[in-house]
Amino acid sequence: MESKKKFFLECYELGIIKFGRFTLKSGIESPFYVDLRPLASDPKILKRLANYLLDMLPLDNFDLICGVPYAALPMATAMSLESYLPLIIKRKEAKEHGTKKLIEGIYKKGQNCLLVEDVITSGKSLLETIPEIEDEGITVSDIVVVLDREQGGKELLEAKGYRVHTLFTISEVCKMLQEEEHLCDEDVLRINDFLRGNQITFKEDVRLTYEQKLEVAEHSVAKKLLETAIAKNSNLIASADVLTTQELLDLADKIGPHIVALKTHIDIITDFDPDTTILPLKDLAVKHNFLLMEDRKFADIGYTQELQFSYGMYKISNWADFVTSHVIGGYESLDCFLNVGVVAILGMSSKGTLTDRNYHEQALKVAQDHPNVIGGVSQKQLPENLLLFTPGISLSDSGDGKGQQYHSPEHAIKNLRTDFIIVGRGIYKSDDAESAALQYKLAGWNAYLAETGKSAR
Ligand code: BMP
Repeated sequence: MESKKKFFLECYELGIIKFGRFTLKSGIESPFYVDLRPLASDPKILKRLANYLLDMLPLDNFDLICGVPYAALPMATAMSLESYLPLIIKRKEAKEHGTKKLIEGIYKKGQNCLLVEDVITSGKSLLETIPEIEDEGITVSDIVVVLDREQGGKELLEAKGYRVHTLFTISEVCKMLQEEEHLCDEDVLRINDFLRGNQITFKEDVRLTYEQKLEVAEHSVAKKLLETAIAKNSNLIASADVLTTQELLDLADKIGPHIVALKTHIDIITDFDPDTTILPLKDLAVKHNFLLMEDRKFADIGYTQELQFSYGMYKISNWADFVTSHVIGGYESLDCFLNVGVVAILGMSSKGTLTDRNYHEQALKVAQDHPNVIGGVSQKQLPENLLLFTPGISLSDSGDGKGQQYHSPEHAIKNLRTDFIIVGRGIYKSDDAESAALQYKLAGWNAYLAETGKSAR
């Protein structure tokens, strides 16, 4: 395959980047100007561009593709033709007559749409476009961008939980042009100066450390989790989605030293028995100092949840330190979880989830108000008073072919400001679960240290 550099230089020949002094729409003077529209006038280049962009993506996760008008429209069309992903068209303004639709084409609620953008600067235009698509019941999880001007837009969108894939960055482009003597050292310095001075400043508030969170935490389980994180230098929760007691206990013993909590789906254990499953599990939790998180995802009226929590064969209230619960039953449905922490399901990691922006906002209100809630499961940044738990984490995969969508530990910690990463198959399916757990622990903890300005120990 041709090199990316060779491809870029051919694109450059079409006049897509100009250097000099340009006044941007915002009034700022920029030493370079990017306009990718000429790419659409060269069909061979457009087709190759489409394939470069498609190669970066987990295509299984998308049902639709849409370009942000206008420059990305031909790009999205070319990608649709190359991948057979159905195209939808987003209007700039709604039609004044007829259907008044903003989105044209054939789509269904719940479908996941890949968004294509030519250039990302502040990310503001994408932030305006995405809700217009989401308001139609379509989800947007990934955005693919041809050129990142590196002024903070990518980070802004990633903080909102979108995966942003970029083909080129402006620094990479400058380096290639400098090597080919299209740019002199002085030009590059001027561009770097400009980029340093023109970052959008959305991220000025710094991430709190676990120690700072501990100072303000009110719930005893939140405190215990934070203390454990500090004591073990770990923000890793392992999901033990195994089917037998033996596998569960073996796994817990092996990875126990590296985790803050072990997340169970206790109802998938085929040979469950309170004496042989739960008692030894509790001993291991004490031995290795981790908490037990039962991922029951309650979703009923308060009365029924109370029964499900304390009765039946699993008697979750007897052993779990904290549980997950939907908040679909409303505020009072969470009252029954006395003496445990509740992690509210605000947003799910799977493709086509119904936990869209509106749901997330409403669910968050309930979670923030309820004293039993210590945090939320979400793929988006949460307010500081809630701990954020993020599943859908993998160092190697982007999906599982069954709708799961993965982020890297770094992405979750840096961009979503996750407090605890949740890893399942990445650990228990690995040949060596212990070293996999250590690898995830280090990835999560080092990303946290980097974000809080602490150095790795
Ligand atoms: P894995 O890393 O193997 O994909 O496992 C993820 C775990 O997190 C599973 O136990 C799943 O039930 C849970 N989970 C998730 O994947 N997405 C969510 O939005 C909420 C979850 O609890």
